[in-house]
Amino acid sequence: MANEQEVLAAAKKAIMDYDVDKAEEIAKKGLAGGVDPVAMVEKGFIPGIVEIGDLFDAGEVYLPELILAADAMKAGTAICEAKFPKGALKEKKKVIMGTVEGDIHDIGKSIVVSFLAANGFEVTDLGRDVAPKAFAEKAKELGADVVGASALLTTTMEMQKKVVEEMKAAGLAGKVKIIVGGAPTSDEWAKKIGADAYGENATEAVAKIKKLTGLV
Ligand code: B12
Repeated sequence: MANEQEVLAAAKKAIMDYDVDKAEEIAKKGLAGGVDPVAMVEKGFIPGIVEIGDLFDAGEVYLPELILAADAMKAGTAICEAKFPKGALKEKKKVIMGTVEGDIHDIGKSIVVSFLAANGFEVTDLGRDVAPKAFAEKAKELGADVVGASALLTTTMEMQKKVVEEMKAAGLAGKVKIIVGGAPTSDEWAKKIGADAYGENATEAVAKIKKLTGLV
């Protein structure tokens, strides 16, 4: 690969061509050529899936294509994530992350998990379609510092509110911080449901969680 811009453009194109093999090949070649793995995800693969989302919105591509693009996205990012820098904190803060019940979108949540791990946090990933009670139970069991809930559908945002309610019911609100994220959510939404913070993307998620845990 000649230069970083070409690699990033090729990464985006692989997602838009629904090409799993190509996404993997570009990730491997890019890394071998010295392209930063974080840049490859943020400036290559993510713009690809976002553009497919816009085409889906406009009725120009359909669900099968969306699924294929998501597969390519996962394949490419998995290779990059393995090369994310490994952070080291003296005292590991514990974070529980999951996508809320009724929602199977987990690409963004998984990127946040990888960024947190790369920054030295001890992250427990509950996966997707996670019941509100499961967040609270795991937080209690593991003595978590922060719980993060992701929602990508306007219909499942309400589940983030239920996560906050379950945390309160378990006597954890205030002690364990709650952060929410996902495309339809916002700062206002976080405030409205009583969450402690909102993160717009993986970089902001790390910065906000560092703040919530007193690391900065
Ligand atoms: C890929 C995708 C899928 C894939 C998901 C695969 C997977 N394993 O995740 C598949 C094909 C399965 C899918 C299914 C559906 N999808 Co879909 N999907 C998308 C798409 C194109 C991209 C989402 C994505 O991965 N983005 C890239 C990642 C990196 O971004 P992100 O998720 O926003 O995450 C970043 C930030 O939000 C933040 N973040 C995320 N989580 C968290 C958590 C915390 C705590 C913090 C701090 C930050 C944070 O950091 C992340 C990294 O920077 C979006 C369109 C879009 N532009 O968002 C539609 C979209 C979300 N889907 C949509 C729909 C309607 C559906 C379906 C209902 C379609 C259907 N008719 O069946 C189903 C839902 C099934 C369900 N029950 O969940 C709609 C939602 C509309 C709405 N407002 O509710 C969208 C917006 C498309 C559209 N324009 O209509 N989808």
